[in-house]
Amino acid sequence: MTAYPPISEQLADLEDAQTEGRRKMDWAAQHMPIMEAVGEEFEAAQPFEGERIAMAMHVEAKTAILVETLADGGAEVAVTGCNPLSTHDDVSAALDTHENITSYAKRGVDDEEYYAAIEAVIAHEPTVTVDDGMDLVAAIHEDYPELIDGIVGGAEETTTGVHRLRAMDEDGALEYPVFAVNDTPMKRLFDNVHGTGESSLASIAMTTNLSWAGKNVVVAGYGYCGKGVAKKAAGQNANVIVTEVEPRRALEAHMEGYDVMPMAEAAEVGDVFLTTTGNRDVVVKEHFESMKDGILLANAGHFDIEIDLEALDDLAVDRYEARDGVEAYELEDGRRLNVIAEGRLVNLAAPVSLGHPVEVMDQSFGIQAVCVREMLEHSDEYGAGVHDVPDELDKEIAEIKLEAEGVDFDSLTDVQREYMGSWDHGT
Ligand code: RBV
Repeated sequence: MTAYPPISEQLADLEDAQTEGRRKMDWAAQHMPIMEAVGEEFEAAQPFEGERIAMAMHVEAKTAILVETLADGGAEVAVTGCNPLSTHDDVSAALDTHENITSYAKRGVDDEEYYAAIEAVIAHEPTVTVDDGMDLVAAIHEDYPELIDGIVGGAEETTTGVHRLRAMDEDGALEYPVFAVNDTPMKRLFDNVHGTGESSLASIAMTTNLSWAGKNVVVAGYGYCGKGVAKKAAGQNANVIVTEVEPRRALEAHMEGYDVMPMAEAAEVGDVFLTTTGNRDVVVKEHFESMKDGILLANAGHFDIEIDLEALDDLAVDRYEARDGVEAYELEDGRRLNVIAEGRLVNLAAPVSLGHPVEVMDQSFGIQAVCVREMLEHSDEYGAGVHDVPDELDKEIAEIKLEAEGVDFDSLTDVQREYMGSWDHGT
């Protein structure tokens, strides 16, 4: 195993970084009532005593609150990033000061350092893994299978990670239980829709200083993330064009009032292209060839595979940094196609990006936290494979949030419950 150093051994102005990181975390924590409630419970009950939790996530302020909450619940936590550009070094440094936390996350790492940090986390011999994108599960299964016996289970944050896990499970290759956190209502109806919608558009606007109003915004993929992006872009007076491969989703977008067309047609008219499919090769050479001068290309999917930047590079006669976070590719005929944040997930990887809003991450991380608790408390109930999060846990998080928001809601009467549970009430 490697001896990749924690962030504290990598930063020059360590004390300043720690102070600033803590300040960012304090702000986030003030807006995370779910994590506050769950944290109080964990601190009293110490459910993670003796556990070693390995995490690969976007290490910024909200994530740091999750990491700290698990550590304050008794765990030893080792954490690194899940994207080379999404780490906030100051937050990583602040986390590393906690006596139960080692943080290896650093912004701007190359491929080799990225995986060395993953290995450094795995070297802590985890009993639980918490992933965003499945890199830990993959590395453990591929390179450290001897650790699997000691792993109670894991939790996965994102659509792409759950997709990979389900493929692995279908192949019979997943050897410990993992909760599909992404698939819960409390995650995807809020984080994927509102979180991705708001933070992607905000990051693009801040990075470019350009308006949405009057633009043709091409949203590739009309899943939960695409729905959020489309809705928020329309809300900012853009003309939204949706591309899809799934007939019912294409129809849904059409009935929502968006233009639906193949990417080959959208390429000719789009001003901004934002991919949210989770698949590769969504915007490719033939599309670049017909795009207008000055267009923006950005990706909100987990991996940087949706826009074929190699093909774009081949077409380009020149390439330069037009602004912080914007790379202009100039083509032979003078057209400039502008790629934001290297085609990596734009809401976290652009220099100004802050990730999803705090409120939605409070929900997502609330579920992560109770999933880790559940996996350890009822480990005998979960065999190897992907598991849906028990609905009761999801409701528990919703109820904490509603209470914090001061929102009261109804409950069923006994008669109503009996009615809903029976099949013999006809006309
Ligand atoms: N995401 N994390 C943040 N910590 O600021 N923002 C978004 C953050 C997660 C989100 O839950 C999504 O599923 C995943 O990042 C994609 O990698």
